[in-house]
Amino acid sequence: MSAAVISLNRHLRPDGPPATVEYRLNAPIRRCYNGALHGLSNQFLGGIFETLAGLGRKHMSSQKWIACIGVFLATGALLIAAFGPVNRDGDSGTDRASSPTPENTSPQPDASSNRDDDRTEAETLIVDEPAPAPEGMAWIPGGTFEMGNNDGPPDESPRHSVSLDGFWMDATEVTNAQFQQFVDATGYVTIAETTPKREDFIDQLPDVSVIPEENLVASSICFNKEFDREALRTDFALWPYQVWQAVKGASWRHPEGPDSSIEDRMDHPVVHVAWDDVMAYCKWVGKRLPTEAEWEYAARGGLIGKTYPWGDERNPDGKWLHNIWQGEFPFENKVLDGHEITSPVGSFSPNGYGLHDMSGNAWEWCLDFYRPDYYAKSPQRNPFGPKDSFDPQEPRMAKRVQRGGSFMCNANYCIGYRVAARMKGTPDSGAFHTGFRCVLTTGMRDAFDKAPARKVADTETSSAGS
Ligand SMILES: [Ca+2]
Ligand SMILES: [Ca+2]
Repeated sequence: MSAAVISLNRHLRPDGPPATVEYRLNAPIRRCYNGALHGLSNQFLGGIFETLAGLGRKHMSSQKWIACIGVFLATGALLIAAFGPVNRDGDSGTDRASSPTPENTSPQPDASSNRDDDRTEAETLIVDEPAPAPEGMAWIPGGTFEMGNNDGPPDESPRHSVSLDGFWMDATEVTNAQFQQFVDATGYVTIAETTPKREDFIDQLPDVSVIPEENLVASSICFNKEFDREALRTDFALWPYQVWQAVKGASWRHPEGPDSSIEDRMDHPVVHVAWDDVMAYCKWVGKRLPTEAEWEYAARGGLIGKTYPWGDERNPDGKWLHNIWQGEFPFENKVLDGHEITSPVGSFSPNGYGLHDMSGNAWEWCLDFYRPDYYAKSPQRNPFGPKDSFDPQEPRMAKRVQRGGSFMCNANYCIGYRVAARMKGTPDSGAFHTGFRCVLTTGMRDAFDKAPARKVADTETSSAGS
């Protein structure tokens, strides 16, 4: 883990308030609005200091300038993490030279250890369901589909043919109730609940001694609904960073901070879970994260070449079929879909495979490393993701894929709720709108039956029967 928290100015405004807010510097970094991240990434290692120096010298003291650099980097990470791949200027840097995968993450799980039924090209695809689906899962029949989208952001292309063996997938995002069972059984503590150490940030800051001790606290990313509307500046590319903040004490148990609770949200998707956290859950429950190909294939629900899990029209007959943001972000969420934050899983109709919330509600982690150029190299059969990560927008950080958009996705800024839309985040970063769901392949079924979670279930069953 190498989460970074640093206390810096809340705003980029030269006359902004004093340092009060903590940001995880390595929260998921995403391609963002009009290539904002592209610009950020280009500057990240090279020109950013120069750029900010110009801004800073005009308006502020050296101390404030240093703080401003930090907040620029940090908030850039956060905001881009929250908004989908809307790279309207069409340059993702896909062709840029690669760099070695940073070492701040686990290696890509081996396909053979995660897909016991890894099958050769010569074998027939598994189409028919070989056994009854485990509770809460839906069978996704194997088949061939066109993955990606040639008309969207560059990392969604080229559209390419992918064949997958059938698998089971959780019909909903993993809920707070399910994650609670895992935590109760194992005592697992999520990254958001863990106090970061100064040395966690060595890869990200030239001098970790600048991090105030009081800011090395457990925290996670939330939307700041109380952002200063009068002071909000929208005349620079990264303006939305002003409405995000890391909140001390925010975690899956307290989605909006210490004063919030999941007591009445046990059927909502668990959020504030990092990739490393959800991998631990998967191991316990005997499943795994979907590959990006499995996720997109499942999200399409058997439809061909459609934008959403139900078709091409976002609001057929004026209805909202997913939990996203309506209205102009960040000023007004009209909540026309009935949900301002997460919604109970399954609140909206399932797609053709019986899967709910494959668009909206919470972002969902996938197994794969992120590379914008992977689609040009992907194997045709059961692709398991690239062997390493490269995000030209933040080359020093390994990223894992996220899919599906969230309740924060909106038409004026984020279109992450499309089935082809790609997102990515560092494996140690959670947020209040990021969750996951699991899959199970036919080859994993024996291991699933012996997984630790089954022992808990057996104990509960025998207790109930005695
Ligand atoms: Ca909503
Ligand atoms: Ca979702």
